Amino acid sequence: MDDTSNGIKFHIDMDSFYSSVEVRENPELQGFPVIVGSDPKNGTGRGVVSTCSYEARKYGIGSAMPVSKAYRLCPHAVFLPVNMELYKQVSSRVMNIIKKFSDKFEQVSVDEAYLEIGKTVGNYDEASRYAQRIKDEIYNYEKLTCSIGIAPNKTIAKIASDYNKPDGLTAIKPEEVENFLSPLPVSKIPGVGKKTNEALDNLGMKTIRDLKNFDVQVLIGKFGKSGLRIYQLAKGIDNREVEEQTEVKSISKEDTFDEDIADPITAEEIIDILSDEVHNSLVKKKYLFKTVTLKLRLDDFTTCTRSKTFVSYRSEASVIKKESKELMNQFIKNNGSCKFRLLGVEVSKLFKIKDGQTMITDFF
Ligand code: TTP
Ligand code: MG
Repeated sequence: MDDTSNGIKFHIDMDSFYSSVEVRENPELQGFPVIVGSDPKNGTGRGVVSTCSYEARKYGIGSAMPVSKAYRLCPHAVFLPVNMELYKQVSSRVMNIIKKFSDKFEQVSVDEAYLEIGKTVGNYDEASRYAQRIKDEIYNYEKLTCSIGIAPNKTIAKIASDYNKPDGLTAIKPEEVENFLSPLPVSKIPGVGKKTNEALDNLGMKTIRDLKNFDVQVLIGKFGKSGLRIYQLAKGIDNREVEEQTEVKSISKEDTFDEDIADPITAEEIIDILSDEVHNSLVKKKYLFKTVTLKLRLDDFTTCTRSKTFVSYRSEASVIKKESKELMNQFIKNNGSCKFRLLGVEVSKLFKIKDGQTMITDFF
C-alpha cells in the first residue's frame, strides 16, 4: 500500500451483463426470462448459456449451462444470440465512467473492475456514499445496474459485490471481515470451482469457517499451492494490489462443433487452424508469448484446460501447433479416448514488441 492509499478496495460487477444490455436495447423484454447464448434449436442446440436475466435464474438457469437444458427448464424464455460487439462497446463506456472515479483502476473482465480511491474517501461510510455515486452515474448514462463490494482487500471486495446482487452495495469494514466470511459456503471464494468444492466437502468443509479451521498442511498436501491460497483467503488474507492493466493479457480462438470430434487426427487439424488464427492475431497485435493453453470441452460438458509455459518468449505458429497438439495427446493418454465438443487454443504471458524491434525468439 502506498502513502496515498487508505487500503479500501472496491469491486464493481455489472448485473447479468449481456442480458441487461439486451433488455435495455429491447425494453419490451423487461421482466421476462431472457437467455443469451447459443441457439437452443428447440432443445437440440449444442452450445451453452452465456448469461441470463435474474427472471431466468429463478428457473435454475445460469452461465455455462447447456442451452438444451435451459430450454427444458424454461422453453418460453426469450433466447438471444451473443452480440459481443455491442457488449464490448457498452463495457468500454461503463469502464470509462468507472475510471473517472478511480485513482487506481484494474479491469478484470468485460463487466468487472477493481478500484481504489485515494484521499477522497477516508472511511467506509464515505466509501459507500462514493460507490452509490458511481452506481448512479452508470445508471444515468447507461441505464444499467451494477453491484459494488467495498472491503480491505480484493478478494473480500469481490465476494462482497456478489453478496447482494443485483443492484447491491455491500461494505465490509476490517473488523467485520471474519463475521462476514465465516458462514459463507467455500464456493464463494474466487477460484473454488465445482471440483475443489466437492473435494473440500469430502473433507468435511462446507463453510469458510470450516476451511480456515482446517489443518493448512493437509490442505497443501491435497491441493498444493492453491491449498495455501484458499486457506489464506478463508482467513481474509489477500495482499494483491489493484493494478492498472492496459495490455492485452491473452489471445485465443475456440470452436464448438456441430458433432463431437472423436478422431484425434481431425482434432489435430482443427488445432492447426485455431493456432494459425491465434498466430495471425498475435502478429497483427505484435506480441510474443510464453504460455500455450489448450481448452477442451468433452461430450459430457466437462471443460478442462492444459497449459505449457516456456522459459523464453516465443513467436512461431509451429510452436503453438506442436504444443497444443501435444497437450491434447497427453490428455487423451491420461483420460482414454475422448469426444470433444469444443477445442480452443490460447497464448498468454505476452510481451509487446515495440516499434522497430523484430520478433527474435529465444531472446529473453
Ligand atoms: P458475470 O459477471 O459472471 O455474470 P453476469 O454479469 O451475467 O451476472 P451477475 O449479475 O451474476 O454478475 O459475467 C459477465 C458476462 O460474461 C456475462 O454477462 C456473460 C459473460 N459470461 C459468459 O459468456 N460465460 C460464462 O460462463 C460467464 C460466467 C460469463
Ligand atoms: Mg456481472
